[in-house]
Amino acid sequence: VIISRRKYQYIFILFCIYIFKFISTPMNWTSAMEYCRKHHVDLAVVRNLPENNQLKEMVKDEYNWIGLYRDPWKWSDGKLLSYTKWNIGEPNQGVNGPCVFLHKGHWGDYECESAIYFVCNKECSESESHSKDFH
Ligand SMILES: [Ca+2]
Repeated sequence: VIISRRKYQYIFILFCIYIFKFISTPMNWTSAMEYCRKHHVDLAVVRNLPENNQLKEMVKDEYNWIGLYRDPWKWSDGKLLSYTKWNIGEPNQGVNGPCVFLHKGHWGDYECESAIYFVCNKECSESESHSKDFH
């Protein structure tokens, strides 16, 4: 039993590269990105449906910046899109709305100067990995 538990712990840490950190201080998109880069890793990158659902649970009904912007569309860490969850009618702002928020699990583009909450990617610490699975 101990061996399999240790094995599981090892596997979890291997896959837990980043977790999400909700920041309830409204900022514009660029300031939010700078905040995330200074204190954590970067604005949140959403790579698949489970991660999108995790974000949806974390932020409740708030509007939150994520790391996506249009240049063309890519993540603030330079990654290209492999997954999207646009709301119906989005993206729709043309040149005025190149930054992306998540609201109730769906994405929309919006003016980057708007100050709203945001979500960072944060590195998993060992204690967080443990508390998530063993407590
Ligand atoms: Ca929009």
